[in-house]
Amino acid sequence: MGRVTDSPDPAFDLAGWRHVYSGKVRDLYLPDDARDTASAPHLLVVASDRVSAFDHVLSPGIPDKGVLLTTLSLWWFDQLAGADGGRGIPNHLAADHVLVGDEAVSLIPDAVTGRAMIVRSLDMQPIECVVRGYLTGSGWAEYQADGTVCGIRLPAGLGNGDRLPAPIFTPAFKAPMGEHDENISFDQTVEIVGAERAEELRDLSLEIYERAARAAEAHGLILADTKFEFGLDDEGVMTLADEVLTSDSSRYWDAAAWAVGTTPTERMASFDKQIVRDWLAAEWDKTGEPPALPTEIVERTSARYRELLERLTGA
Ligand code: PZK
Repeated sequence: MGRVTDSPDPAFDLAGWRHVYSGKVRDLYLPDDARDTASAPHLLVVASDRVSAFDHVLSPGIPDKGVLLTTLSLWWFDQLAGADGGRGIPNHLAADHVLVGDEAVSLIPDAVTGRAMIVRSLDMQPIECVVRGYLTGSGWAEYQADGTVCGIRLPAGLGNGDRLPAPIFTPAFKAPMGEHDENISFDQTVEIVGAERAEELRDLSLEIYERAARAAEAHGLILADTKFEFGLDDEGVMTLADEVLTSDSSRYWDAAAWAVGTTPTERMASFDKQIVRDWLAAEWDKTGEPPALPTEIVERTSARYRELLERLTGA
């Protein structure tokens, strides 16, 4: 077993793996002998400590962020795989160790222990499957302008942070690298992936959201919204991929603060990078390079990520 280390350089030399792509906060590696993502049987997804806001990667990173978010993803994959009255949700995790005699030997390089997952290579669907149980963010912006979210008409008179009458599926089209994802209607989703796949993505997304929101509620947390990605495995099974239900892909709020809060800020006490966003919005005019995050902001964010993990998992 390796030790957890600081965020590695994306080009970090991981024996047996070749770095192929870096997103804002994660890095993707292929087995040395694989030609491309599609033909590789497995991929290595490494979560760094990088944090992004307003389309910029900020410095410094958030200590342990990659480990905390990977731990949370693995915990959720496990919760969702167990049948909860219904069927388990298939996910992309692959075996990350082999047995040598009676000893389990990790296939994950020591340098990225705790922050990496070995996943099956899927045929990814080009849709970000967003589910919202509460109104905020880009949903709140569209609602204020049009009274709709992704074309879905909502009751009049809702405020920022309000609970929706029922959770809604609000897909986005995955833009090519570097471009912004675009909110789309369900009909547009049908045009992109076909009716059967679109319905499958919607029904799976709503089912996972509802199960996760119920589990979060039992720990005093509101799962305001979240984003899933799916892909087809080699048997054509729609499979949950990416990271799941982390602070980077979801908004979690403290249920007690939401219940008594009278302003949006009080109600939406966040377990995500909202602390970073709020500081940056106050300190930066969004031109040029963003300023370095002060130690206090970095530490508050790190503590909040850790608190989310502890409250959910009891770890
Ligand atoms: C896949 N990404 C996102 C971006 C990263 C990861 N199971 C899978 N099969 C095929 N492709 C992907 C996955 C997953 N998960 C995920 N891109 C491709 C991404 C940047 C860095 F590490």
